[in-house]
Amino acid sequence: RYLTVVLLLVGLVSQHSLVAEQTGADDISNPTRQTTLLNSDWRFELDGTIEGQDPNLDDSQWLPLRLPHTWNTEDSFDEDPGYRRNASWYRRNLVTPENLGDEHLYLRFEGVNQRAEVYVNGQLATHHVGGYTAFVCDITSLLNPTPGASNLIAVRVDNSWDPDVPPIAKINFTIYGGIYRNVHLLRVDPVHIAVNDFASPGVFIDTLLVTRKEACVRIRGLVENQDASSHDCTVINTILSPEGREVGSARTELTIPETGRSEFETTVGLQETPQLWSPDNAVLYRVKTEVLVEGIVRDLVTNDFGIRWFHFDPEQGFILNGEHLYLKGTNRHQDREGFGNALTDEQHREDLELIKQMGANFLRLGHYPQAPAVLDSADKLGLLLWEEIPVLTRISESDAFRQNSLHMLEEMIKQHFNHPSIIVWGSMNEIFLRNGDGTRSEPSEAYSAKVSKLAHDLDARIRQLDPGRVSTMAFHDSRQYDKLSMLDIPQLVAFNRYFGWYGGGLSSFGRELDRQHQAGPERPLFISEYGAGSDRRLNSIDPQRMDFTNSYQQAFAEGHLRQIKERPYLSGAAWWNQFDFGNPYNQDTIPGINQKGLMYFDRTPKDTYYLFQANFSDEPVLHIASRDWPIRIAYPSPKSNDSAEPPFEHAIKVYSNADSVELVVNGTSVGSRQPDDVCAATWKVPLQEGVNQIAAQAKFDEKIVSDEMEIESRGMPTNLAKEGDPFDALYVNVGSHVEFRDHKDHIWIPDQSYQSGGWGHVAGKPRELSAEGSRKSVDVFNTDEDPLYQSFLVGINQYRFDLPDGRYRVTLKMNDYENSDPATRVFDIKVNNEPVVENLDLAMQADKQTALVTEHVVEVSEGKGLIVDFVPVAGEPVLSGISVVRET
Ligand code: GCB
Repeated sequence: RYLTVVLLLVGLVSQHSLVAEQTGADDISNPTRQTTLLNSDWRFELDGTIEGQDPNLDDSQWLPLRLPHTWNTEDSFDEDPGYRRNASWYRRNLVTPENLGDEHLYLRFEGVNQRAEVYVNGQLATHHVGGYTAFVCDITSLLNPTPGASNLIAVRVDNSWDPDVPPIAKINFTIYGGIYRNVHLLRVDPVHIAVNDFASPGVFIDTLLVTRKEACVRIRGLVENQDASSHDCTVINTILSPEGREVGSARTELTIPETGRSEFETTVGLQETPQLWSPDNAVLYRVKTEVLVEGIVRDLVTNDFGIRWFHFDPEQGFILNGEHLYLKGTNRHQDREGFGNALTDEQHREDLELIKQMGANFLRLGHYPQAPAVLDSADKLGLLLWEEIPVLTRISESDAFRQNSLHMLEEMIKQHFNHPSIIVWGSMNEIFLRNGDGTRSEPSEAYSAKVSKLAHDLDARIRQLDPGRVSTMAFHDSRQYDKLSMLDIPQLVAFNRYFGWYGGGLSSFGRELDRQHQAGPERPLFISEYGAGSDRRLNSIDPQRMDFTNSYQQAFAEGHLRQIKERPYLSGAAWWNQFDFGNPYNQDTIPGINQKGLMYFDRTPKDTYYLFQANFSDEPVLHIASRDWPIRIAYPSPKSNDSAEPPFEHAIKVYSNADSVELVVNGTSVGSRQPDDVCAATWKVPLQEGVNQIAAQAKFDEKIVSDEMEIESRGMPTNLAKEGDPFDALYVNVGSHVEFRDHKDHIWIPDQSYQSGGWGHVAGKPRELSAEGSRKSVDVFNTDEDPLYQSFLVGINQYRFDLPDGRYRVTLKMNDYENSDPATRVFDIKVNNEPVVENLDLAMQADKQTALVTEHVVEVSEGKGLIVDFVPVAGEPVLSGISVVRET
């Protein structure tokens, strides 16, 4: 038999469309089963309405591509509302191997979002719903049996919204369509470990007993016989230590009926003191499972596992291997700038490494099962995982929705059962955020009862499928949970909390946790989400809730870390989210992106990443937390009407886990500080106008660690006309308290009302305050300066600059996203009494959500300064930004 297989391999390599792209070590030692990556040589057609499965259809004009692939990398972020949720086709040829004999070929899809129909030579091989779990189909009988024959694999993929397929919430994240994970071809003997038992590995390993001294490993599995006659077979399970030593084995005899399956179960006592798996010591054991018939190996698979035990305690938190371990956590969505959800295994691994390097030991895979590469990396890096199914925000009341949810749950648990990294299975997230119809109205009793019933059923299924792990749900602040006693359903109660962001004050976070702890002292608690968004272009010396400044994200994160640390009963907390991620529903300062990441969508770290690293990691961390605020504006004291004179005072913050940090500004030490309880140290330091060299230094044992950056300080002109105060330019973010840095590094400074000798607006008030402060989360078209346009002054009469004489260019930036009715807001603009724009009707001229820019060059003379008048014709004038630049 081995000889035959070697020949087979040679045969395979000569077939072009079936060249093994990736052959793991397992395959070399495992001639009975071959796994070939089928990512190359696909062709793609966007139009899903055609009969793409038809072998006679000419696909020579289709787009050639390599998987992973999604068709939504761009459209979810462009200015057209929505993104393509529809069907498309993928096709590929597959050559019938030589000497296939009685072996079987299976296709394995790691993830297709979100409905897939797989055809082979025009015949339906399988269909699958759910975009986040793997599926497998046997294609042997549909192939042309002639060796060397070409077979057509066609896959229709559909990501359109389907009320029966979770997730049905449209508001949380982008549902990118495509075959966005790997595809494999499996070739197996007719007698093999089952490959299509919920696309699981077919072998399930857990530990029935673990102490520091001994471990008892349970190995269960399913063997499939696709022969027409029954077989007596022997299953040999061998446990290999992390070093590859044999440390236990068991033989099981099985009779498998023709075209049937048989289960086996065995327990093996480990013949060594167990090496326990933990975040600090992520050691993996391996089970080698061989299936023999008449002494000949017919299948061989290996599965890694880890030996550890854990529980959650309502008072003491999380206990791993008998020791308390605080869960330092974060969340991850799987998409990335420029790639959508179609990441390579390497990119998945990079993400997990970034999380590990931050010092986290816990990761919630919010909100769906993730790629095998993610799970494997977590096992190897030592990251504890929460994995969940995408039942979030609301449910459908249909039976199909319920069945699909239960099916996905079973797929997830069976597929990922052997990963030691997983400790909790999640079944629902904020399920009462919306009603069944997507609105926020009060849910009917019938709907609530359905939700509660599904919650019970999912939770029961978790406990039944995997009693060795813990069930959980992420709750939010809805009264429904208490009303329906839903907090009593899961074994771990987790909350998503956004105090100080969507509402409430920062300190409500801890108070509310304490209240929950008292209300249910028997429930272990976890924070599954807390987070605030930021934008590298926005900063403020007076940061406020939902202003998307880095300064606020930092303050929010520091405030939460502090409150979390003060509560030892809490098992841990996970920041939402490690990475900015795609969500067309978020129209914040970067449209289509949820900006709560500790890293940008392209994985550049924000300053806040280092706050977490300093708090979480045992490695030396020292970071000047101003990478996203490299240009500082020097504000004079509010009472002074004079220009601020250099040197200006600025707050410079360092995140470090050192005992003491020294800050050096332009070569001079400004002193050493002890970082506070959340590893932040702040100095008020004088900066010279222009570029300043900032350095921080700390000693870790005997090792000196340093960080350096340049910070530019710019004076803010106040008394513009003052002699000897040369005026160059001024950019104002009208109606806002926030500094906005544009592409050219101009800082659009916060607005102020006019004072004689200086500058500012006359009359007008910021647009009505909403949950987001004076700005509103809205996509402003024709610009990427969205935050500048999102806040504006309403009812402005004048903008004045008491400039010295000279020639200036005045730029006005406007839009009126709130008003689309023509003729209700019309105004004229005059610059130094000259009409420059007449009857400006923003609703008419620029469509309400479109940025409108006007520019005017003006000669200022006779010391009269610059006055821009906004003269109402109908309604109240508005203004978002104004700049005045001296013309040379
Ligand atoms: C939540 C949701 C998550 C959102 C997040 C947010 O509670 O579970 O899907 O992305 O809030 O950023 O609002």
